[in-house]
Amino acid sequence: MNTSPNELEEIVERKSQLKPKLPKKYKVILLNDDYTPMEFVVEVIKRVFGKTHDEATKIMLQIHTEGIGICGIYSLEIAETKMNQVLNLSKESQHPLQCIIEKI
Ligand code: TYC
Repeated sequence: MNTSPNELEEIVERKSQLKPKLPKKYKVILLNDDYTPMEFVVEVIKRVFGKTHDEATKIMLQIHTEGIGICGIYSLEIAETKMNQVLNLSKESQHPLQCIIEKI
C-alpha cells in the first residue's frame, strides 16, 4: 500500500524529532605572514572578534609562532562576515593578512 502525503509528512516530522540537527559551526582562522605588523593584527582581532587586548595579543603571538590561530567559532553566515571584515581591513591598510574559515 502507498503511504499518503499526510503519513509521509508525519514520518518525516518524527524522524527530525528523533535526530535534532546540530547547527554546523565554522572556525575563523588567521594566518601568519612576514609583513603584517603585530599591533595591526591585535587591533583587528579586538575589533572583529570582540577580544580584550590581552586575549588578542595571546592569539596574535600564537599565530606568529605556530602559523595559524583560531579567533572564534560561529555559524557559517557570521563566520563569513567576520572573515570578510578581516580581509577588508587588511586590504584597506595594504597588509597581506589572510583569513580563512574551516568547518569543524
Ligand atoms: N609575523 C608577523 C610579524 O612578525 C606578525 C603577524 C602575526 C602577522 C599574526 C600575521 O596573522 C598574523 N610582523
